[in-house]
Amino acid sequence: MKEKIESIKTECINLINQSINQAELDNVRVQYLGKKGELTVVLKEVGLLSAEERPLIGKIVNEVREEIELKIEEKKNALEKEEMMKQLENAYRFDFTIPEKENIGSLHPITIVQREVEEIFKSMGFNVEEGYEVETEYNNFEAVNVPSYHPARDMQDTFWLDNGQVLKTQTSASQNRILKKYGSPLKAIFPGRCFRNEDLDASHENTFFQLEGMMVDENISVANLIYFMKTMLSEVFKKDLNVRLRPGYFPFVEPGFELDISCMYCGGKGCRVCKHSGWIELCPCGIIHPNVLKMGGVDSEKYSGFAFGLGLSRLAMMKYGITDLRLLNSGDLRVLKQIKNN
Ligand code: FA5
Repeated sequence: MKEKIESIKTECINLINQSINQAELDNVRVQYLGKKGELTVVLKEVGLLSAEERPLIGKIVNEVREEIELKIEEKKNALEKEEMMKQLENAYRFDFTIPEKENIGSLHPITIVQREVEEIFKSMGFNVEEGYEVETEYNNFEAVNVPSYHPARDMQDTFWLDNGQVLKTQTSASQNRILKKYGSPLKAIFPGRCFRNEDLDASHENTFFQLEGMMVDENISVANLIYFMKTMLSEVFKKDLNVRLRPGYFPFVEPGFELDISCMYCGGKGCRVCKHSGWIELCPCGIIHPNVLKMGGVDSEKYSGFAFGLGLSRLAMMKYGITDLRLLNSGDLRVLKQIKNN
């Protein structure tokens, strides 16, 4: 019996050593220590031995079993380590000792200005909302008082999609949704990317950002509008600006205005950026047309409001002294680098 146990042990340890993976090792365990395993069968046979032999042989079987279990555990750990080393060999090598690269990136100037303007309006109690980039014709035009026959549609050369929707030409496209969401009183701003099939020049892009704002309550007047516009601009530029308000036509406001700021490049003398006028058109605004309030479900007899559509890309351009708006969409990293160093 002793020889049999010894030979099982030797055979089993050889097989353990030869196992090249976990599956093979498991098979060895089952073959020797499983319910019908060779050593388990021997242990059952111990019961048939004489009373003197039984404890002696039983002890030997249990010792061999423990030894085999230990060998299996050791082999298992060795196989795991081997597998891990293989994975590390194949894995991407990351050298933690290489010094940090200088090029760590930065926020885009438009994002910086957008967040700044958002903070200013938030501090004055406005909610920040998000609009869609693909809009329905209704939201982009009809809900802001521009029905299909209206000549004002020609003012914005629109990208139409095959399904009749549009790439939002103006952030005003969200007005109706926001009026319906909040009703009155309401104070909200909603920045967003706009698209127009424009002739491109230093201050016109086909893809640009606006930041729209609306305030609706009882007795809102042009005085409120001017106050909020002035506060925002003086916060953004951290200085008093030359601003002018002139009549402007937008079907969704009455009266409507164009708020221009004095061109920062030529100091108002006239240059290619301001198209030699000395002024940059920055923020059209006005008192919300009663039709727009009605379409948004707001009682236009009781409530009034103002709306504005700030040209965010142009604001970023002015703030950072970028002479051509197209640089902002160019992907040229030198633009971002300058901003970071400012
Ligand atoms: C509008 O888009 C109106 N929805 C704004 C408005 C809102 C008026 C609420 C009244 C009440 P306008 O087309 O002028 O208006 O554009 C607004 C601003 O967006 C412009 O003053 C300008 O700063 C900016 N903008 C317009 N077109 C471009 C463009 N192609 N590239 C860069 N900025 C532009």
